[in-house]
Amino acid sequence: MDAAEMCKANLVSKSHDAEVSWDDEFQQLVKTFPKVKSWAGNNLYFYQGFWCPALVLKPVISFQKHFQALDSDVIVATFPKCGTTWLKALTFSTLYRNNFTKDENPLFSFGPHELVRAFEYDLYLNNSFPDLENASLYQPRLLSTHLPYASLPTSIKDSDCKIISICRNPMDMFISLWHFTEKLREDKLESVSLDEAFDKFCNGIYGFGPCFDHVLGYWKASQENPNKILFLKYEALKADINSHLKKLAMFLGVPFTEDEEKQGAVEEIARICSFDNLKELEVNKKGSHSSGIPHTDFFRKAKVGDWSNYLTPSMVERMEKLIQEKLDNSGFTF
Ligand code: PAP
Repeated sequence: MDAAEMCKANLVSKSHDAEVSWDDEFQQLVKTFPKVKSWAGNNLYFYQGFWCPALVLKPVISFQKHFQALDSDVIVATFPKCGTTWLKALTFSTLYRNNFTKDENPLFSFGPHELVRAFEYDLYLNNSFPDLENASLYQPRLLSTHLPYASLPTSIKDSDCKIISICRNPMDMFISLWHFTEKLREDKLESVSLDEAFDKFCNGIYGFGPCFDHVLGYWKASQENPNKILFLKYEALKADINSHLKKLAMFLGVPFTEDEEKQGAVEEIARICSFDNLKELEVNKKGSHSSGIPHTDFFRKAKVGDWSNYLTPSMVERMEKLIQEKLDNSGFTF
């Protein structure tokens, strides 16, 4: 087994190990939650209206119980496979740009997921009281989560901290998730067909699903409080990254100066954070995330509309109906 295969095997066994390590009190609590197997082979627990991966159930609850947000905190809150890696790189490079020269951006040496650590997958994974003072390379703290808005710790919602969220066409999100989980599957597990996975996806059964509640939660919150929550769309960033970077900088309270704009600072950040650049960096070609996932698995194609290469017309029809039904009267469109 090579190193990458060991990482993959680790992921499913880590999930199992997490469940085995739960104490009696936690086991009793968890017994009350509906449980299913995801198409990747790990257990999901239905908690507060979403399917929480077993690996992070306890960390999620610790995060909710203990985290105290600071007004200065910045939180990247995304649904998986909607552009988390990209948004982490963009936010890091924009927020902290005065801490390093453009040739010394820490993204050249560390993966976006190492620089913007996740509450449930990194900080609270093995520790109910992690060292949050040193959780971020620079100040203000920049951290991340996949939790839905409704499940965020109260202090995040009540403080003046800032949240940036991103959504993506659910069909591309599904295809991205499908490829990602296929890579993580242990060889000994039987492969799940695209049809079967799609059916589970339509029923909201995947980590942090259903995606519609997640997206609508952050979108509605951003409508109510636009100074606190910036809501972005993957496709819109793809279409015009420069104007979105300016918007992001403005939202973070660090707008690009005229001088910076003249010197091409916006274009430079866009270039450094681009898929083509990040994917080719040595740091992203080797090593793995603390959850056991190889860095390289976070970079695939980054195309808008890749779903058309995989979904049949009847799948598309089913998804379109579902989108219509879920977004009905919300005012939101993908
Ligand atoms: P995560 O939520 O599990 O961290 P996330 O980064 O949201 O994953 O999703 C990975 C997707 O973003 C991949 O899409 P694909 O499967 O359709 O290719 C990945 O290729 C894409 N991605 C990663 N980095 C970038 C980037 N810099 N720019 C645009 N897309 C990116």
